[in-house]
Amino acid sequence: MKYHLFRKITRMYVIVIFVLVGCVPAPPAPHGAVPDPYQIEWQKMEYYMFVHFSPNTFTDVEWGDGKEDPKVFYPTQLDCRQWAAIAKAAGMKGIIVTAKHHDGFCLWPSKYSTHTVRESLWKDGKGDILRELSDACREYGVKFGVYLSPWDRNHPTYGTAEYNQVFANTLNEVLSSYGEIFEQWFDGANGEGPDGRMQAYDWDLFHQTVYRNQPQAIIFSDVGPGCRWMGNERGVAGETNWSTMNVEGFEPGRGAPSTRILNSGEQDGKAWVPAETDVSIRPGWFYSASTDDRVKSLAKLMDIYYTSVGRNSNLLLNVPPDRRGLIHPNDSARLMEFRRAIEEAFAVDLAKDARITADHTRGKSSRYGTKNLTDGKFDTYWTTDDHQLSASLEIDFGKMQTFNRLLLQEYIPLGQRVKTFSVEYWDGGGWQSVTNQTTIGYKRILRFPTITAQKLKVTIVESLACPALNRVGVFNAPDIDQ
Ligand code: FUL
Repeated sequence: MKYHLFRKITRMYVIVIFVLVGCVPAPPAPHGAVPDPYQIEWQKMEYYMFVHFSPNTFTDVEWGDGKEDPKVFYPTQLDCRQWAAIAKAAGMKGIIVTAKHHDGFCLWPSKYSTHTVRESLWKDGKGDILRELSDACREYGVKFGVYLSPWDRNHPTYGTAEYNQVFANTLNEVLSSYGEIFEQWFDGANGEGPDGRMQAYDWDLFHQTVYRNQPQAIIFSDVGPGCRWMGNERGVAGETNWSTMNVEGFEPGRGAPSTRILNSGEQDGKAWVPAETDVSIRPGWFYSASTDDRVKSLAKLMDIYYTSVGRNSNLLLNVPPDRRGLIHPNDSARLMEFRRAIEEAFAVDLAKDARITADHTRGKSSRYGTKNLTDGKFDTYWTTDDHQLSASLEIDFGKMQTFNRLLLQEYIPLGQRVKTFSVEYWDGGGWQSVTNQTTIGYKRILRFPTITAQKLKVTIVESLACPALNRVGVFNAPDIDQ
């Protein structure tokens, strides 16, 4: 009797579990190349600071030739805590510093070079900028990254077989001495060294050196492997921007894919190499007093935000310290305005209180429902059945609303899937077109002339696999005209 009861109850449980599991279909399979967990965390950083600082700051050139007297490097009030405090206050999530630019000068006392801060007058040759900056980044809670140029116009071994090992040793020294590095930036520029010699770089050796010391580091170059240059220094990523690209057979620098491909990535590219937009807040990468009144306007920076972060790219904004070793007030004031303007633009998300319905939802299950689009969580998403490659989302505000921005995010752990989409608004009698667009990726933000309407519709027209979106946002951003 007891045994029968036991069997009955067990059978009931098994049935209940079957019914529950049966109702919730399995998640969609990833499509094509997907980000690794470090690339996902990196993508969420979105915006961080580039710092160009070297003898060039003191000689007023963009490319030093490596013959500069190291004594020209003499910042009088250098304070890396000021850089980190400004980055933090600006809403930036990290700082990448030019540890060694093309002129070969090392911002730390490297034992593999005689052209370093040790040979300068700064702190009587006892200083170490990487030490001070990495400490400051930790103190302010921003991540620390390094730029090292393989192209070295100073090192006597450049252009010989020996140099690759010298560069690997130099890298090793940096990557083992200053704590965690979130990004290793490799400049693709590859010109002549001393005596006009050229160098064939041993990228495999360089990458191994990075990953041995910093397995989580995102390696930037024209072709990744962590993230890619997006092809220009104007801050304009492609409107179509795939995080996938074919990298096989290519190299950073002269062997890179065309800038057109770097700018837009490649649909179904074999590697996940998301775009990073590097651009300077001033006309040059290094500080020059002559550009003190040419710091980019707030309107220009906002444009750059929309053409980088708004187009599936991270933004690496260069803010070069001056000859004192401090960020100039013109730059820091602009950064604060920029932060405020971004916050204002996205302060009120009208989608949060709207009723969002979809014409297709995976297995009709609420697990994959539209509530996931506004719950603020990264790992929950709306998706459709596997065969359903197009679908519409209707956002009903319940009353007339005024808006001019639409923000969409794909759930990138499943790969980048959406190929084309359209946006329409309801004018009371019918649907009117707002825009037809191509890719979304990690984040896409559309700007359009202000609309007042009760309903907005987003249609995924073509997707490489069933679409999976984890965010929809609708905003009314103030106009910025200067
Ligand atoms: C380029 C360099 O040649 C510039 O000087 C600057 O560092 C920029 C970020 O990358 O390739």
